[in-house]
Amino acid sequence: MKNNIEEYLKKIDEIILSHLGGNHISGTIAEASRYSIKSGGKRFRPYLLFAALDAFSIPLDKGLKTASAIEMIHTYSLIHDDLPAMDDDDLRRGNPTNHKVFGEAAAILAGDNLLTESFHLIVNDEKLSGGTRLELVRIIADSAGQNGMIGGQMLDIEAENEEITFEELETIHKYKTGRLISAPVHAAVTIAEADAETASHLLRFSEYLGIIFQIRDDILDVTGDVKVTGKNTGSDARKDKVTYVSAFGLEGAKERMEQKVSLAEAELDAVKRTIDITELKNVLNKFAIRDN
Ligand code: GRG
Repeated sequence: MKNNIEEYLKKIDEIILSHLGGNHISGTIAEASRYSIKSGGKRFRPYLLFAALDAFSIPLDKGLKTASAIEMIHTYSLIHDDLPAMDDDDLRRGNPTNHKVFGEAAAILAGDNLLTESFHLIVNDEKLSGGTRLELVRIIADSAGQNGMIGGQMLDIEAENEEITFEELETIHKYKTGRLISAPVHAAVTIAEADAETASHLLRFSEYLGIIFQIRDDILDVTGDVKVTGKNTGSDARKDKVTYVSAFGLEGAKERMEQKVSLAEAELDAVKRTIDITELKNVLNKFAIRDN
């Protein structure tokens, strides 16, 4: 590793909290928006962006604002996902959900605020050229919007109480969860100005990672400890959701995860002569549930 990723992950919180703090017209919005950032979370998407930049030996400073913006969008999606109209959850990141603390209206607005303000960070990023900032805004809006996370979330809601095939479920995950996991890698290859071949291998890697992430989430919903995951377990079964575990059993889900890990590894191996994939392999190893 050429960069100290942990050190940069701490800076993500500083950047977001400082952007949301200060003298804004509503103290409540500042407080509610900052609450969910301060609640923690793994910062997986920023970590992924930094690991991908590290592969190209690009200074991580160049990805700080974009990684912060993606984390803000991710946090907004969790606040809205927990609302009574959506998943109606009362625990997230080990703390009461945003609407339990601030009420529904403020939680909706805090989510809207995190989404909207995220783009401020990117357009004002002086470490990047105007053209790169514009391209990053396009990539991230695309990942979060109607052909990305929002589209996937709507498909998910429409599938509730319906019989859906496993292929339909994978499509939902690909958009709802996967697009915001691909976004940091897409952003990093854009900042690094990667050649088309390297970029396409890394993007395919990130798509497999999105699926691995979802299988992991489904497994942890069954085997996880609330003290570790920070959210109530067993919620998929209670809501009668089709998951990798309900479709294939626990062992079957782990096998599927292993298959996707191998495919993701193959994409990294295809580019190992041109970039240093050490950190990206670490990402994979961290997220693959092997024998627990
Ligand atoms: C409501 C606009 C809107 C979108 C919802 C992604 C999503 C879309 C909702 C989250 C639902 C969910 C639990 C999906 C499973 C995978 C996932 C995204 C888990 C949470 O991400 P982590 O594990 O969370 O990175 P932390 O708290 O660590 O940041």
